[in-house]
Amino acid sequence: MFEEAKKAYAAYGIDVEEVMAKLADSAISIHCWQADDVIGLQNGGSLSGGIQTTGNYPGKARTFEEITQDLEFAFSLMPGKKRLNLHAIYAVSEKPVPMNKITVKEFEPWIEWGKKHNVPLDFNPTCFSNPMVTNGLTLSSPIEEVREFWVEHCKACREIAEEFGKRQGSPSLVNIWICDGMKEIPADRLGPRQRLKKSLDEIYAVKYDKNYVLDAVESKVFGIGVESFTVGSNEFYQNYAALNGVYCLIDNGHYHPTENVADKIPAMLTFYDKMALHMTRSVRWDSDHVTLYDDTMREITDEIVRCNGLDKVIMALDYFDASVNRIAAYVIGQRSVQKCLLNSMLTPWKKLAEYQDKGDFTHMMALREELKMLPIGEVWKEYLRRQGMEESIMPQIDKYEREVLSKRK
Ligand code: RNT
Ligand code: ZN
Repeated sequence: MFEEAKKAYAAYGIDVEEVMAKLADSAISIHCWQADDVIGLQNGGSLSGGIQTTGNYPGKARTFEEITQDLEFAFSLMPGKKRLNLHAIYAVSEKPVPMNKITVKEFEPWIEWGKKHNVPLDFNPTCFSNPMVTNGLTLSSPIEEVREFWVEHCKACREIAEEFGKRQGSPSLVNIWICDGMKEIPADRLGPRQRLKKSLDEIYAVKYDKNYVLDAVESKVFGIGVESFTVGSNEFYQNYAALNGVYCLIDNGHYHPTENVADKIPAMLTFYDKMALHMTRSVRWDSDHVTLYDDTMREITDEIVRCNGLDKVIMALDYFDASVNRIAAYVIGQRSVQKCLLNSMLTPWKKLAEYQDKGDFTHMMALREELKMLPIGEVWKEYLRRQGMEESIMPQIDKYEREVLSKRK
């Protein structure tokens, strides 16, 4: 059946072998925070402000050992190249370390882990879930001591990432997302933004070699509890990034529900040599549901592939569902993105674009519909086979739940 599928795609000028090799080589950065509902190792087991998870499925990881055990098992079911995306609150230390004082020392266990599993690390300052988040603000705070604390934190994170980059031979993406905003209608929107700009200027005053550190800023439209105002909005960060040589990270949960986030990719790539993505599924709002093989994600990967963007778009997952088995969430979400990429790579974009440029929208529409009935499932199964994996994942995950997760009480 695979051989037949190969022929079916060849008839459209698609080389399935080439596609499978490319897919296996497209790295996806896996977020460590699905393992434990964004709790981390520094906050005594609870989330406190700025971000939220829902659900209380049993068995979440509570220690470095449990998180890495879960990641290793989840990674064994995920095809293709993987990176690991860490948050600063995953610092490993006996006693909590103030977030403005973290150093590479607290991340040595992660560096070791990454080396052992051949998984490069990306990094994120944790500007939430901390008593220093004051009146809902961090880098945009009017309280100088608070603002400085978070500037120091972000600087420390970039320093740590530089070490990651040097040791792993691949740049570490440092993405800044802050929770800053207001529930009540603000009386001043300019002041917080000017302070955020000042903070970013201070953070990025230190220049790093792009072979070690890539910097990105992540915007948002609103969040629960900050419905009226988000300091780090899309316009704010796009302008900041363009003028200051940092990259934008686009999280597809962070826009109005009718906005087409896929469309932002070619717009950004017209001006930037790179950009980053947080891939998620937003149900009505930034709900961080597990990604699926759905229209929204397929449109996003379509844009990545047809913009020739596999080397330009840094792909990272960002969802945290605490209402389902967390390992299944990891694997289903990562596989769904791989499937979307596969679908996009199996599409003859050149032919479709030729029709578009000729103004022949009839043929463009007809060909698109024809392609939908091609045997992508056979290619996917063969791809998994070559990765030493199979389509069904739940028997192994159920076993892991029985033997490992259910014992975590
Ligand atoms: C929150 C942002 C942010 C976080 C992670 C944990 O809305 O999407 O990226 O999800 O940093
Ligand atoms: Zn995000």
